[in-house]
Amino acid sequence: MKKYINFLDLGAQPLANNYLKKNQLNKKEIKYKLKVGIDMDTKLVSINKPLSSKMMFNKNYPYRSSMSKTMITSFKNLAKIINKDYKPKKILEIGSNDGCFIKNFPKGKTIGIEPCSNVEKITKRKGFDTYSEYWNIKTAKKILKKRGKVDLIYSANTISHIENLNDVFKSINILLKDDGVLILEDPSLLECLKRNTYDQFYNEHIYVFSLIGVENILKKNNLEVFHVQNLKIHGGSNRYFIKKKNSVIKINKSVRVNRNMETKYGLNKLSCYKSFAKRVQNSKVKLKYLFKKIKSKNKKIIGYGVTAKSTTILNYCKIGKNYISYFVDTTLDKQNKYTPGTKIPIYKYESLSGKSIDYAFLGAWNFKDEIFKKEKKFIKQGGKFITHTPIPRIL
Ligand code: JHZ
Repeated sequence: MKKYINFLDLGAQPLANNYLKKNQLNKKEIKYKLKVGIDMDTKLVSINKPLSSKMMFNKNYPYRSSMSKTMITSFKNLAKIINKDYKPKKILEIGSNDGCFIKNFPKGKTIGIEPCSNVEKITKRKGFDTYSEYWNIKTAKKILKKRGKVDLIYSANTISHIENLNDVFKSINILLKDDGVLILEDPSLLECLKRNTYDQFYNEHIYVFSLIGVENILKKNNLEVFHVQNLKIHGGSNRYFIKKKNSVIKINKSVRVNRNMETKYGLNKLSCYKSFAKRVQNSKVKLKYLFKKIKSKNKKIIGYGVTAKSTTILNYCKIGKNYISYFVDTTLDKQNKYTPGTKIPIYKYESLSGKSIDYAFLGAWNFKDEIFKKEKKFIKQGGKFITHTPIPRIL
């Protein structure tokens, strides 16, 4: 019998990426109870009541992978590794967003699957073969008919957004050649717990994966991990290299090392998650205290990079316009809108230096290095950043 146990309650949360237009401000926003739990059989950690994909991923999707140099560079470097190590003739990407990854390959070699048609169009316009479809068996069969089997499937920050993982891997098995390679990249549960980045949980992120959980689900689908890379991206992600069980690719020792690391930390035990939940509750109290203290000195705080993750933080900690005057963000589709739930205005990004801003809350804390480089002047002028990870503090 399936044994799912809740360990963290993140309160009532709006759709994480549903930035509000001015004329929506007075309308009642629907909120969903966001709780996080673990399936004690598979050790998969997930939110308890996933919403339908159509509600979250549709023609109004605002997120663009190409908005950060870090992502562009990471995808470019991975493309080099793929070409060198696997020399694929045909590559499929699940969740191709604005083409940030597949644009590193010749057009005829790639296939992009992206359900959010507004974003999918961007890649299509550049001449890439893309399909505005959800990833499932029907889509896999459609691609098989049109393009045949593929040598390599890549998916970053997408599989964790799909509820039915067995369906995901069955669909992958339909399209992947027997000696093909599947590469998945998603935030690491171990890093999330270590850094107290509870904001990795929001309605789009149905799962935050551990290697242990991934291996359990792959086992049922005749697939296995043969290499794990720990990445800095998105505050600590894992890149899983996966093969079909009967493929001859050797298993790298990184798999054992990562499995041991996760077991040692306690990712297979409920007690580990219960203490994480306690740290999250403390983090909320401390962050709120920090904001209150700064505001009591009449300082101006803005938000830097409005993220799906920051929706969780702001709504969980009840931080609104009384603390953060506005957010700045480089994404066109987020600008001149308002943050979900907390209704803080979002403006076009302009350099912070020379403005009467004392503090900037790092919504995009995962791009801290990139942002700090960009805001050297602001920092030099005495400007400070606020973060919640690993503990609420001023940087
Ligand atoms: P970022 C999204 O999450 C949604 P979010 C999704 N569910 C997911 O899994 C991840 O992406 C991968 C802005 N920014 O990447 C751009 C600046 O303004 O942390 C973005 O709006 N200036 C698919 O929303 C935001 O910050 C900058 O200098 O949590 C970052 O969003 C930089 C570097 C970024 O993803």
